[in-house]
Amino acid sequence: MPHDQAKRAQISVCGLGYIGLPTASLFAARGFCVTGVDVVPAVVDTINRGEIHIEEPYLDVLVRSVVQSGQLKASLTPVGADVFIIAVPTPFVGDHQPELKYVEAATRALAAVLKPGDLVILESTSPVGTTELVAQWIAQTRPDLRVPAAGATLPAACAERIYVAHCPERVLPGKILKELAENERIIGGVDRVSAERARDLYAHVVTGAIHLTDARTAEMCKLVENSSRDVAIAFANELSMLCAELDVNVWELIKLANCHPRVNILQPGPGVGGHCIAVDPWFLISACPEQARLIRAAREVNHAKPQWVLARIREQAAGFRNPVIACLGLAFKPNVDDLRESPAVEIVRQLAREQAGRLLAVEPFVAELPAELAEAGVCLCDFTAAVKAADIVVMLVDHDAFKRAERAQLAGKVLIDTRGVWQ
Ligand code: SAJ
Repeated sequence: MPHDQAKRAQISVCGLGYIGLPTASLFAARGFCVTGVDVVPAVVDTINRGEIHIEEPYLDVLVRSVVQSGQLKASLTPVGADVFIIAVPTPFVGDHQPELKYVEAATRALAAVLKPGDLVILESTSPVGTTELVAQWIAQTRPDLRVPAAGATLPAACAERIYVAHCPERVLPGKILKELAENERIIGGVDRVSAERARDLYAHVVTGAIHLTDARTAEMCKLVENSSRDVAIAFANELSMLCAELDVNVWELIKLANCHPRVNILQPGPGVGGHCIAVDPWFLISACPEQARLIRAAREVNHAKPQWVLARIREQAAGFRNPVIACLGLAFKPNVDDLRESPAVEIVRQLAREQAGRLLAVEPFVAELPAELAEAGVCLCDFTAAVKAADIVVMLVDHDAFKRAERAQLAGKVLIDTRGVWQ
């Protein structure tokens, strides 16, 4: 697509969450006309006011600018476009089975406004085979269009055809805008020409290399990236539990082992949080339960880690009649304000449920506690007040602010450090 022609291309982004809104804004900032579609009226209204409903550095400034310039609009219903990007949630349900109903609903909704020559891109992290399903759902909804299918050749020049590809997002929460622009991208087409069309589009906004493959490989690549990190973190978490049994300092151990030129062990923590690493491995495990044994074991180790931390806290709390427990950090990882799927929140919630003591939570990134913690009697405190009052101080999230805190304040306290800040 020539540069000017691409900029006149209309893009519709379905799903205005943590991936869809930054993606829509980035394309809009590069001169494309973008309509963001979301089923939640409050989200649409917020964005149309130039405001945002999620937390991500610099996103507020970008959205305000592209809404004010008219490059980005939000809508409750799909409108015609040349390119459709699907960025809706793909959670799991029940016994870790992937839930594709949001992808299917978005696909069938946009299919109604598709015209020949349009490009449909699935960005949501998805089980292997989902992009082919997207093509099938479009074919069912719009029998008048020629839709590519895996293994079948559909000429690029065919006038009635559309294009379908997968381009998984790979951005790190907290650095989304930078990584959206700079990360390398994997694009898998249901057929080759679909991948090429998607590459030509992303080349306008991505400076990293763009690699083309088929849709199934692209889907699996994303799942494997996050599973690989989950397995690596599980190894570190398992070491922390072994070390507690063997009376070895796990942080020193890992530092020394990492002096080896081919060893790179990650850091243990209170568990693995966020929406991605704790979810995506299940898409592989549920598809191949017999084969994905290591991936499942890693997931189980990481899933169980908060319970191990809770057992350490209970052991120490048993030494006090009315223990005061300061819990440092609630976010799912350091230096972000995102409390979603956070092992730190899980630990504090469970302590409150058990009435383990007086609970003081310190989280410099939030102004108020999640309702469930506040209602359970947890108090939000600043670092100094919490540590001063505490018998037991639990380091749950290694925010930089905690690392800088004066160590003398901790004298005489029982310390439980899940992140290696005080080692
Ligand atoms: N964690 C540890 N020890 C470590 C590293 C991380 O316990 O040594 C924990 C963190 O505290 C956090 C969890 O793992 O609870 C996940 O954090 P993360 O920084 O590893 O990853 P996310 O969930 O923020 O983002 C991941 C990224 N994937 C990879 O690095 C392979 C990102 O690139 C993906 O785009 C994102 O998932 C996604 O959306 O899938």
